[in-house]
Amino acid sequence: MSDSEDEPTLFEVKESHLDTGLRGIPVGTCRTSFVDTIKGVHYVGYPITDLAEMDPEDIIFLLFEKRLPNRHESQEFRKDLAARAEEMPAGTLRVLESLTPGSGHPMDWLALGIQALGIADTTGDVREDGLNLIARMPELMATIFLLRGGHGLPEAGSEPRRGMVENFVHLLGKPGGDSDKMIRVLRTFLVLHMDHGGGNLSTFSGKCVASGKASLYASMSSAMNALSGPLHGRANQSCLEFIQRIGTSDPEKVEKFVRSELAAKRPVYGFGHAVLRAEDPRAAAQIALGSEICPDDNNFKIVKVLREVAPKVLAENPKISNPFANVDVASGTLLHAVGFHKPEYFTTFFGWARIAGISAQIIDERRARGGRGVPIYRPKYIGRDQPVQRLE
Ligand code: CMX
Repeated sequence: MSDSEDEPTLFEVKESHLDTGLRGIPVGTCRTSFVDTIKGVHYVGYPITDLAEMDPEDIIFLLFEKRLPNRHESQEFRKDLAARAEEMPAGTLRVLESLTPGSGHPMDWLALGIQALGIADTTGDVREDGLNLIARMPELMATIFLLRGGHGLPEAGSEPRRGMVENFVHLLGKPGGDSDKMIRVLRTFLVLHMDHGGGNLSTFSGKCVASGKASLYASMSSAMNALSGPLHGRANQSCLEFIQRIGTSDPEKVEKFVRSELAAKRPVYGFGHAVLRAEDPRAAAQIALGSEICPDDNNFKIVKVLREVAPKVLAENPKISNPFANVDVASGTLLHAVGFHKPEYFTTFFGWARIAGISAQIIDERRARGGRGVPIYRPKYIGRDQPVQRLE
């Protein structure tokens, strides 16, 4: 009997698994997080709802070190991130100044900004590069918001010692809205979105590119492009637009709207999932936060009705594996309620958060096989409908 015959069979690939976007096919291991189909994502074993109110910096430490920091480690880690942020390569973000305000999608600016940071300062050590990028994200994000909005470079000097989210809000200047609530919502948003197992499209894309020994910045820029798709990260933008189109929290009218969207073959945004088979606990966490900070917001009232009505309608279609609310059902509504009124920017917050999880996973993959790293990704595609031909 050969060694491979001793190994447990995790999965038997059948014809029906082909051309399904690798749905459910095991391809590797992940040390940062796993997704339970019912209980949702766990970071290094901790259920996400237990972490939702914690400092984003502590969760980054958790994903990198696979344990929560003690108080001293937490302070030192924040100091380290602040020092890295202060060493922002001079002039890097001027690349973004050459773009026309309002042009393209903010996710295009984010991917480009990350690539520009990499051109200025790639060390080649993925851990160093990951931490540098994480530390410099608040300034990159604020620069994108201000330049793309036609407001020029940030006028306020960067103050990374405030904390990542706090510095971002400070750099925006006077964004309009309650900055304490803005900070509260963004901190939770970042924590909830940092990681989601290894197989989601953006993480998988980032790791694929990194497996060819591309730089952390090039890998992350690719991951951001993957995240920008409307069925993936951009769904949080679409979800708020969807809720705004509903425009009423009358349950009967909401149900009618959901039915008409399905009849028109359009997605009911904020519902369904490729892996989860219950309501995403991250949706519940954000709805709980909304009940605290914006209970009277019109969009939020619609979200609460939609959360009850949509699953009943979606469940009528047996093809839909999960009729329940996903993470995007309320995230855009909360961002809007605290003053971020342009939905096209929402996916950049998702990208900002995901940089932590994807970096941590790339580092883990580079350390695999005694430091040789996971081999270059190379799944197999089976040739079809292309018999061998000869030129006449
Ligand atoms: N509205 C309308 N149709 C839906 C649906 C929804 N909310 N959820 C699933 N379906 C449809 C699918 O499009 C698919 O149709 P086809 O067979 O015609 O392709 C069918 O039901 C079966 O889909 P599934 O196996 O249940 O789910 P998938 O893994 O194919 O798709 C997802 C998952 C998220 C893309 C899908 O549920 C969807 O489009 N939801 C709306 C968009 C959205 O909210 N995206 C955010 C995802 C959040 C996250 O990834 O965390």
